[in-house]
Amino acid sequence: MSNDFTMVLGLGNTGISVIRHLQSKEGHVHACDSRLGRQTGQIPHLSTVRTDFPNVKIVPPRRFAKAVADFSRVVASPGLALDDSLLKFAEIERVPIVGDIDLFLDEVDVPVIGITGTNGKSTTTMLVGEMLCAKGYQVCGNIGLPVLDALSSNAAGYIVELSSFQLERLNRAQFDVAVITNIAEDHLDHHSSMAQYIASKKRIYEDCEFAVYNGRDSRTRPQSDRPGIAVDGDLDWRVVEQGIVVAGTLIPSDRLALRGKHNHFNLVAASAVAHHMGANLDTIEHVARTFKGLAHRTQLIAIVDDIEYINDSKATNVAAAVASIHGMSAGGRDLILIAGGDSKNADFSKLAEAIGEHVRHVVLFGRDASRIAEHLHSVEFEFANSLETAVTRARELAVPGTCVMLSPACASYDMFENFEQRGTSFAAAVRGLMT
Ligand code: UMA
Ligand code: ADP
Repeated sequence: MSNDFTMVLGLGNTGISVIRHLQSKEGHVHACDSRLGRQTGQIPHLSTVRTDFPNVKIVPPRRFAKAVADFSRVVASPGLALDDSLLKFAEIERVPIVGDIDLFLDEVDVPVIGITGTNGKSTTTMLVGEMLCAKGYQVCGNIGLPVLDALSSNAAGYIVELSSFQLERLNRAQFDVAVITNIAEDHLDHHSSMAQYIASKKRIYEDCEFAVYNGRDSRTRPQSDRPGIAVDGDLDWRVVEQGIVVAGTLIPSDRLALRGKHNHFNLVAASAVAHHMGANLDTIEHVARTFKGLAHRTQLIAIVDDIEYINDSKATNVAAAVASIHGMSAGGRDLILIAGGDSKNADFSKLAEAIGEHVRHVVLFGRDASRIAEHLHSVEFEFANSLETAVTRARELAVPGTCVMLSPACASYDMFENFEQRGTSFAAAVRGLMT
């Protein structure tokens, strides 16, 4: 075998997009997935590769070690652990390991905006997308559209949501604008330490021309004094009691469709990026007035008997749930919280603090419900054996004016396929209350 083969490792959404991309450019592609053999049925795109790309040779993991020296490079999927044994074999043989973002950056010669952060990535990315839509920009990346699939749109520029997994894999960051919304504890089951997680996130600034970061979160600050904007640090770009300040102009709260201070932060960050890329203030104000947010992120599902039901299923970590609790309890509003799931070994003390200050009653469900309960002292709580029961119980406890919010502070994988399915189940249970 000659060593001009690319090995695509992982057959999820990224892997299949890499195969599609490489097949149209070069013929020599091999593929492997660590689940082959033991969990073959769980590999999302194995059958598509077999039927649509018969030239791609599928290499079983047990043959990987022997074959690896013949590969010119390995394109690794973001979900693979850094110490994945197959990747280790590639490292030992000094075969270069790249990610899909590297391949993407090699292809594009239009502006690329990179957006990361523990929370608020998708909302900020979509907001920038709306603000730069008329300029022909395309949203892609971790938000759901693999970057290499987005290339076919021939956009005038790309707005790429980046996870820490994608950033740690990146060999050379080169974004025109790089954004970190915030950094808090998350994914510590994947990254070896908090320091490593922060270092992965900060790679986004490496070669960037303009940085947008969080003036209240020193961990998001770029290493060198790059041109940029510190949101909530710069007087012209911040969230204030009366609304948001964008390029020195106040947009009052009653003209903002998004609710919660965390979302207003996202709005200012997005405006700073869009403004830098040439969007005018009218466009920014229009988006601020009309963009109601993404599904599963502090999303209003229904108001039943004057009780509001909010789906914040995407709050898969403590910091996200804390931000939403602060946002939704503004003005001393009565709040009942539904939380729990797969804790990812998180520390729940900050969640307990926010609950202690703003929540009247907590209904806990899911695998790690009791881990959260251990931290709750000055608040009433109870356990429910399903999300549906939790909703019914919250309804019984609510009074007119109450906000019932699912903001789990945990991943969903213990009971659901993903956070979307969990949010959809919540919405169905709420609708069940109306019948
Ligand atoms: N896996 C294996 N063996 C393999 C390859 C993958 O077991 O050989 C497992 C991984 O450990 C992981 C799962 O498969 O549990 C999925 O990983 P993947 O890298 O195959 O995922 P993709 O389908 O390629 O989707 C990825 C992002 N997912 C992850 O990083 C886990 C998607 O973000 C993203 O939309 C897509 O690339 C396109 O860029 C989703 C996500 O959950 C929304 N991201 C995490 C988050 O936002 O918190 C990081
Ligand atoms: P991500 O893509 O980083 O997961 P999203 O925009 O999808 O971010 O929001 C996910 C959750 O994070 C929301 O449901 C909310 O609970 C919380 N959140 C959103 N924006 C912020 C922010 N700026 N700061 C803290 N938490 C936030």
